[in-house]
Amino acid sequence: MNRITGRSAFLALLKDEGITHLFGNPGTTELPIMHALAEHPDLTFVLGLQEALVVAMADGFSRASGKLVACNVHVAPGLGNAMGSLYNAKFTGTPMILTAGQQEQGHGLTEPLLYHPLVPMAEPLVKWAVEVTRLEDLPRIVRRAAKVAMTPPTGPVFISLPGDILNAEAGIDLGSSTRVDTRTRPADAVLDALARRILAAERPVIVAGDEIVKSDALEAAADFAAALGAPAYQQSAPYGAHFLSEHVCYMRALPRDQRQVRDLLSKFDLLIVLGGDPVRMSVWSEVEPLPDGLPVVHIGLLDWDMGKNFAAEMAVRAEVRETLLALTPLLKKRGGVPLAAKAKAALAHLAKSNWTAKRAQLAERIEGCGAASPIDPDWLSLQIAKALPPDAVLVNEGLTSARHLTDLVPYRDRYGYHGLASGGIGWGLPAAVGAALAQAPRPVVCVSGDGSAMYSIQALWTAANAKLPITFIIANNGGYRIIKQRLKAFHGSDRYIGMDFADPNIDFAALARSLGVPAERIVEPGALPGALKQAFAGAGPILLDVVVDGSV
Ligand SMILES: Cc1ncc(C[n+]2csc(CCOP(=O)(O)OP(=O)(O)O)c2C)c(N)n1
Ligand SMILES: [Mg+2]
Repeated sequence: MNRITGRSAFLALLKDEGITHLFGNPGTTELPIMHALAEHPDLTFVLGLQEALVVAMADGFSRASGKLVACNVHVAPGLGNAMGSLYNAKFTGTPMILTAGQQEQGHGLTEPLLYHPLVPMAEPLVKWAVEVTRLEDLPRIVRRAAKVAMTPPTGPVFISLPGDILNAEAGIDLGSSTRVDTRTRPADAVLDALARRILAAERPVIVAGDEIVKSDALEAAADFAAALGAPAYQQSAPYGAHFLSEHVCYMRALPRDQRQVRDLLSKFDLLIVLGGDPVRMSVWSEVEPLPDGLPVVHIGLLDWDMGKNFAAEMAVRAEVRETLLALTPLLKKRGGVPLAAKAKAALAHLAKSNWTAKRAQLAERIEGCGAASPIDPDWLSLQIAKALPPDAVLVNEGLTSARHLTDLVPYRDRYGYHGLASGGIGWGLPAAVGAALAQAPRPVVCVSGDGSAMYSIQALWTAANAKLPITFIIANNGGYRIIKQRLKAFHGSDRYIGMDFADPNIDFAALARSLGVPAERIVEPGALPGALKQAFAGAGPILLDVVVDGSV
């Protein structure tokens, strides 16, 4: 058997598991890996200038490709820096192998600088956390980590890599990869029961969740909705392209306001959840988002979400796409002519108030705000929607300024849209870097709030270094507008202490240039359409610092 070092075996194992990019930020404990990279030129190292960015870049790569990703951070402080991004990755079930170098076994016991046990740090946010204690175990651990990360519920895993393991050499068998095929459909009897239950409803409503993206079910979900003539709403955490926006059945994302959701859903007599948590909320309310007694049918692989907060009359653990491919023909067969006629009438009705109809009304209303100065943020969204290249991947952490962005830009493909999911900001800029690497040569447009951008502005350097086709658009309102809005709404106070950063003003264009990204500040509305057009036509990264209205 060929002898191999732990460090080289580790990289060889990652590559064999499908990894093409290693996102990282190195320190002394990662030197073995950095050393071995020279022997693996087919693995691209992507340098992030802080660990929170490293993990967010990897997260963006996976979200824009569905692939397993790998990232490496620097011992305890680096893992600590990465925790917010790891939380985001956990939230979206991103299949990720996160590793960190660790002090040599035994040396750690003497408590050197940078040392802290890593497994207990990572453990709360990952599916599996482990430290390698023998070189012979490395293949088994990496293989298992990849399998665990990729098996639904997908999610991050963590491996601690002590220096002595990485630098040891042995004759070890690298083994081979395992993937669990979860393209399951329900048993015939369950499909039959599903069809009967759904056909018994007079007014069913669909809530489309993230498993539609994960299982590649956009077309299948659209066909299912059309067969029923049922409106489809996106789950209340609308962070992906969870339904085809321009499909006649698509309405919009459910709001994250308990009372509004309750009112909206009270018109229906059956809630059909397609993979996801339909009504994940943000702030507390005394109102429950689901109307009392609304029956729920939930289909998906993530049984944790089923009946999690509201009982499901039917909870079926099966893949969304496979289930719908079997269920829709069954519904059509059982429903026959009456169902087809009912669906036809319902679709005609939906067309009057669906996403497409609302988009036209909204665009017309926002068009009228074009003269406003400072630039109206809704108008900024409209201009982006108008100028966006059709194949662009949109990454959205625009918060209040982007409130209408996905009411104006349609979801057209499963990897074309990625929004902030968990609420942990600072994800957008680095995620755009990862998305651009994953989807090359598709152009990426990243819309970010100014506050959010300042959590991870160093991502611009990586975009410049890798010459990525990203247009960063900073909605610059000089503060944390959403926090101000909430202080006013929930506390009745307009004393916004600690929510402005207009003094001194942050010069995003200068900041971008200093990190190697050409940039322009846009103040006048008249300059915006041309600047967007030019930016979207360009090849490299560019940043537009757009001064927008931040009034509360
Ligand atoms: C990691 C993290 N820190 C702090 C917050 C709290 N927070 C939520 S939104 C926000 C302000 C965002 O400001 P900006 O990106 O400028 O968007 P705006 O509200 O101005 O539209 C803050 C500080 C958070 N959600 N996540
Ligand atoms: Mg702001």
